[in-house]
Amino acid sequence: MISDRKLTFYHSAPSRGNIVHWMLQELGIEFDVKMIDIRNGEGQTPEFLALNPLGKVPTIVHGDTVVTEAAAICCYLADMFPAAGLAPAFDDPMRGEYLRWLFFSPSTIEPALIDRVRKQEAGDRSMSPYRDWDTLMAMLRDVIGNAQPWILGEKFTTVDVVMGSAIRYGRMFDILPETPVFEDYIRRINLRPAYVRMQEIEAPYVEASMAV
Ligand SMILES: N[C@@H](CCC(=O)N[C@@H](CS)C(=O)NCC(=O)O)C(=O)O
Repeated sequence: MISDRKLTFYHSAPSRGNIVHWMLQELGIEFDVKMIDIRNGEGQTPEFLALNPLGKVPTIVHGDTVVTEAAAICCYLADMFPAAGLAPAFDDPMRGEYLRWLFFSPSTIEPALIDRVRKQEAGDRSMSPYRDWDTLMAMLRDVIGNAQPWILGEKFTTVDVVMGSAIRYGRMFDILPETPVFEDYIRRINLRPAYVRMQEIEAPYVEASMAV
């Protein structure tokens, strides 16, 4: 049985691991956490590199299955634990839209945020994963502005965990522009008990990282 498989979450706080931590709290399932101090090279041990050759968190081991990449892990968990209702079923017409926005975050939004931080231009439109900054911003304002209250409609899904994390991160570091559209969506996320739980559990780690 799936629920009999042991689930180990390799995490570091603060980091993209919080996307998966939030997801786990939304699922309300049991898991073990192994904190990896990525700032002190703990991601570079032979044991951890055997799981993820990039030495990156988040990484999970579920039974004998290793999954890396925040969006892939969230997608995997939503499908493995369908009782939480965080993903449309395989035959649901919404499934396509769900996958579209779930992977929009790592493949399109994140490269744009990183280019912006590095003060790099999108460059050749056809080569850029996000076309250009202004077009992406208009699209994001539209998608988030139409969230009622969540990206796929009334139901909160994994898309809100993954894309919501990118929107939060983008605003937290002032990469994304300040607009009521993003602020209102973030306010809704902040009210989710699972999000609050994740923040409370991570607070001591975040504080310790700031003291360094
Ligand atoms: N593409 C990966 C990126 C993960 C990533 O870059 N994680 C960072 C923390 S936010 C990390 O583990 N850095 C440690 C290192 O590279 O040594 C994902 O989306 O999960």
